[in-house]
Amino acid sequence: MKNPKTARTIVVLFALAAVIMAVVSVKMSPLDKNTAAFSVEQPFLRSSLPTSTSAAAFLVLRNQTGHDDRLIGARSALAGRVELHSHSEDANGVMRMGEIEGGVALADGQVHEFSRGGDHLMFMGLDAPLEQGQMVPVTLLFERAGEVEIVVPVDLDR
Ligand SMILES: [Cu+2]
Repeated sequence: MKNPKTARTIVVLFALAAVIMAVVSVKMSPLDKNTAAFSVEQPFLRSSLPTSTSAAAFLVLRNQTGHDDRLIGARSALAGRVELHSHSEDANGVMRMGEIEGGVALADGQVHEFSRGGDHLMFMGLDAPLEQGQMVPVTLLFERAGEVEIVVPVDLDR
């Protein structure tokens, strides 16, 4: 390089390119945003009767955030309240459901299944009956990741 000014310009351009590439790679990383790092599989929401004011959501939740976390709650504009419920058998062999104390621990890489007859997200105080195929936005609340928005379709046939 004979011209020191040109050399300096080239160095600046290379530095700029490095910065841009770093920003782009961070943006493209799935770990960049917490919402992209929890995977939700096979979600559906159902109520037992069209007139029900409550419903239950089922899904498979996978923690791919790179950090241990804990699901501590959920909410939906559709329901007055959403609780994390589990099913368990009492001393008399009767199945009862109740709120999961302390939330659902989800270590990094761990999968938690919310399925019929087991854990579920309980929607209470529905404003209106659910419609087949309706897409329901739900906010999951995690201890570490904070709020994660998901969409759960209504499937009354499952
Ligand atoms: Cu329940």
